[in-house]
Amino acid sequence: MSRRIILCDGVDLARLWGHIGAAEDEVLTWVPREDAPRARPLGFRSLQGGLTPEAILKLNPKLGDEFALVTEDLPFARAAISVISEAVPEAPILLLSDRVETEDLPNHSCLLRTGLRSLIRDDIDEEFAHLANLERVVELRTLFEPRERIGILLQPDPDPDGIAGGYALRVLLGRKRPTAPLISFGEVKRPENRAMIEALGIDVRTVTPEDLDEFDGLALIDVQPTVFGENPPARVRSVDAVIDHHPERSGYDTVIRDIRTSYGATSTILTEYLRAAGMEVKARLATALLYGIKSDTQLLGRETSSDDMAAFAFLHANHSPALLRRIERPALPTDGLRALGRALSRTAVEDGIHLLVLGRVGEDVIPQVADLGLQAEGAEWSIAAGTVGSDLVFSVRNVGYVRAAGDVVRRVVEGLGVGGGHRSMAKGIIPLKAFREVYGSATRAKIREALQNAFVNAIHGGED
Ligand SMILES: [Mn+2]
Repeated sequence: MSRRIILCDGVDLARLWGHIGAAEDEVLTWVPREDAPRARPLGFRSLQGGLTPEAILKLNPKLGDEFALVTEDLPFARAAISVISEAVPEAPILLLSDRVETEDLPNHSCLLRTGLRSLIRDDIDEEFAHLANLERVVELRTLFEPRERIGILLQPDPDPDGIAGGYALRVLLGRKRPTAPLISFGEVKRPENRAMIEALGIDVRTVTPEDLDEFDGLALIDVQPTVFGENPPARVRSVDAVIDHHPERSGYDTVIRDIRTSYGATSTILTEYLRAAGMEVKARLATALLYGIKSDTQLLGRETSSDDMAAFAFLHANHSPALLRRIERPALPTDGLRALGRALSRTAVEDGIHLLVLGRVGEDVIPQVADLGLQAEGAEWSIAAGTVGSDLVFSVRNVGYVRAAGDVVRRVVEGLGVGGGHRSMAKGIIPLKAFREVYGSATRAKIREALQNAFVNAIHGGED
């Protein structure tokens, strides 16, 4: 069995090690310092004859044994590494020190440095952060406990982060839908967000400012009152709780305010509440929060903090992959698949652009086809276009290291319609009437030709 040979520099560090509690397979040794030569720490043997290769060999080190050096003294660390290397070439060494830096040490093929007291300090700070979250949970529960009906207000056209955060708050407060509904001044519109509430069975009620009178408690999640216009309804200017990660605004009152602008998602704050409260996070809730973080940070890309990463890792262990797949890959209707089949029969990747023209389809189909189209060999850009009502709607995806999709779409629709988006995904809408006025007709062949040219120009043309 392999052992850990712990080598402590002086009596204080040896005692510190002893207080933390040595593991069973650890051989505890120490090198006395001149200032306290006789104080033998309990459970430790002193390195006989001092720091020499012979003293190390007396410990009978075997292949597979690991060494730990516990010291804050550079000369000691250097000497110890040399002596161990001489006695047992290439022995793995862990250096525990807050003061000794790796670059000052002799070369060694298997050396790792980490903190000493700072390791414990970091753990303590983390526990205090959990405690701060627990305090917040206690405040929230105390405040809302006596209220009969709590409105959990999200932004208009709620997004996954807001929906998941609101749902988590309801669970945290031990409420059900009738006494703590998720509410919004606008309905959930985007197809991917609808897919989320349908897959998770979460209900978001659309309300008017007057409807708020039925609630004797109001919590705002992922939003602040001033978002509801320059002169927000009186009822939302004085609320009970605001939990958000957007830049802090003024002009309203709230009893509890938890705004963490360094976080990528409000779902991260709620995840920390649930963890601090020691609550079991079931698969449905974990999946909602995971998707909330994922969509607000664009899969832990921009504006992601280490707190978001930690929450994501925690939720990932508890989420349901099947449920997440249903949110991210909503069911394709049969007529959508047929339209895709016809479009694929004429598929081609030209100038790195893969354009699929679908004809008349349900709007949800278009972004899904755009996702799929990016898998074509040689495609840096994927565009799926279809006719929805009296509009030509198209979704755009790219591989990420090319021009920003949002900028490209804005150029394509300039003077014709509306569009925009992010680095790697975007959407554009051109009324068919406007399209016909410019291109003469809106046949599938015409749409294909016009979009292909417009995208080539927008992608490869000059900078603005
Ligand atoms: Mn958010």
